[in-house]
Parts: sequence; structure tokens; C-alpha cells
Amino acid sequence: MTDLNQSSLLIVDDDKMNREILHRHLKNLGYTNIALAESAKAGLEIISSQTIDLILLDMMMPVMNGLEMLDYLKANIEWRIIPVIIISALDEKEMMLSCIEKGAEDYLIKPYDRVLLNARVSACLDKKMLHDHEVLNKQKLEAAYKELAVAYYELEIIKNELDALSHRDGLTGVANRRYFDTVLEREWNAAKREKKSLSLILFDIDYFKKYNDTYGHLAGDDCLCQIAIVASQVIKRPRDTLARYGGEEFAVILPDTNPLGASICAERIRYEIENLNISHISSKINPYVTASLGISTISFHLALHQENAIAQQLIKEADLALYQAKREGRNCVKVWSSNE
Ligand code: GH3
Ligand code: MG
Ligand code: MG
Repeated sequence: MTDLNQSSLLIVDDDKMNREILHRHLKNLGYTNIALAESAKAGLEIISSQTIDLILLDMMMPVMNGLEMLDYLKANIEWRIIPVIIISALDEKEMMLSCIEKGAEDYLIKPYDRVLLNARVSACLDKKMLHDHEVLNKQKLEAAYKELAVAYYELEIIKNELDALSHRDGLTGVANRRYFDTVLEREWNAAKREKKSLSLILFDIDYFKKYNDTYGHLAGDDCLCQIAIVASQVIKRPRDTLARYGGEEFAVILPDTNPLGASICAERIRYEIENLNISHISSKINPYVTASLGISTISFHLALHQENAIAQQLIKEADLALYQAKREGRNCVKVWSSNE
């Protein structure tokens, strides 16, 4: 399993002859990448500057002995995984135990058995290679996870953007009809559950066909955008929703709002539209663009409403009120009432 040419070994021994004998022996076994150090200090310098897969360490050395070097290696987070085989003339059980306890892979006594040494070196290198592969795989896996997390995050952003786009009207940027239906249904259910009021304003630009005929379709589009902007500035609460209901017709959903609150809101929209001062010479009622508004409200806390009322009823009633505003001269607000 061990790739002899790829493994790098380090012999640390203060005795030159010992170093050379071991070096020759390992070379004869086929290992080509072998570093030699005459002291623990020289050994540590080599370890800091190159990758080492196995250390063959002498025990008795001046300044820093093998046991001290072992301590040093095992205390270092990067070096502690390098296997160490102690090769020593010191045949003391205590010392052997101490080395094994501190993390040495084996303790061979000089003169060492060559067959045993070969087997230990080979086993240590196999183990080290396996460990290196595991580390590499873990790093690759972590990198892949990170990439996946980034891709997922980007996908979420795109999905949110697409979601938002699918809710918007292409011309004015306010909610589209589809989203209006969703919000109305949601708010209807919430109002029913919480026994609250829900108001709806429908408004329609007056003589808009004539406006288009007079100023052109592009000017008409621009007019719609300006109206959407001022209307969206009037509605303040986070759950209020302005939507483009049809061609030149808009809707405002006002949760938890009674007819009086909705009237104030509608009157402000009417006022702001007129106040845009968009010339409309073909209008029969005003020199500027105006709109007519109809309001309907459902009050779930009042007993007069049937349990089985449906959201469509609210639209129908706001539409009736809007029709009444048109009938009664346009540029005004009408609140739907069951008496009319
Ligand atoms: P009323 O006062 O009774 O509401 O009259 P009106 O002319 O506004 O109503 P009508 O329903 O007869 O005409 C609506 C016009 O709105 C028709 C069409 O030219 C215009 N319109 C609808 N959608 C758009 C749009 O997206 N852009 C433009 N420029 N005009 C549109
Ligand atoms: Mg219309
Ligand atoms: Mg109109």
C-alpha cells in the first residue's frame, strides 16, 4: 500500500554511524526520500520546513533527548499526527512505557530486528497515508459543502426575486391582479378569524380612453405610473396592499380598517391624483386627470354579516360603489351601502 517514493522519512540520531546504517537499510528497502538530523533541534528544523511522514528517533541525545523531542512533537497540533518510532539502546521498560504513553508508535531496541523494523515502518506509513487521505477528503467535502451553501443561498435570492417579480405589475410595479387575489383571500380569512374589519377601495381613472386618444398610449402609461406612485404613498400600514386591478383600475386592500378609515384613505388618493395636475383637456369634468373611487367593508365583529360571506362579495360591492361615483359626477368617493 505504501508508495515508497512519496513517503518522506526523518532519522534523528546524534551518532553518525547509526544514522548511516539506518539510512542505508531504509534505502535498500526502496525508500528514496530520507532526511537525516544529528540532533533533536536539527530534526525540528527539518520538520518545520518540509512534510515528514515518519520519524525514526534515537532516545539518548545531548541537549534535547528523544523523549523531550517526542513531547515537543505531540504538543504541536500539526506535528502530532506524524508517527514516531523510537530506536534506542536503552532497554528499560519504564522508558518504553513512557514513550508509548506519550504517543510513540513503537520502541525498538538496538540492535533492532530488521524484519520488525521493516514491518513497523511500512505499517506506520500506511496509517499516515490513510490519515492524510482522510484529511484531504474532509477538506474536499468541506469545500463542496461551502460551494453548495453558496449556490443554495444564491438560488434562494433568485427565487425570492422571481417570486417578487411574479407578484408585480409590469408597468407600474405595484401588486398585480394575481397577487391581489391571493392577498385578498388571506386578509379575508385573517379578518374572519380575528373578527375584524376589512376594507377594499376600487378606483378607476376618469375618461381615460379620451386621455389615451388625446395624448397617446405612452402618455397614458406614464399617467398610470404616476397615479400608482401617489396612491402607494398614501397607504401607510405594512399590510395595506395597492394593486393594479385591471387596465386603468386599481385596488387597495386595507386590513383592520372600518369604512371611515377607508374613506379618509380614498379621499386622500382622490386628492393626490387630482393634485398631480396632469392635463386632460378632453375630460368632461376637470382640466386635470381625476379618478372615481368606491369603498366596501366587511366587519366580522358585527353580527349582521353572514358566516358564509365570500371575498368576491367585497369586490362586487366596491365595484357598485365605484359605479355610483361615476354616475354621480366622477372625481369622488362613494362608500357601498346595502340601502342603495
Ligand atoms: P370612465 O370615466 O367611465 O372610467 O371612462 P374611461 O374612458 O376611463 O373608461 P373606459 O373603460 O371606456 O376606458 C378605459 C381605457 O383605459 C381604455 C384603454 O385605452 C385605457 N387603458 C387600459 N389599460 C391601459 C394601459 O395599460 N395603458 C394605457 N395607456 N391605457 C390603458
Ligand atoms: Mg375602467
Ligand atoms: Mg376609467
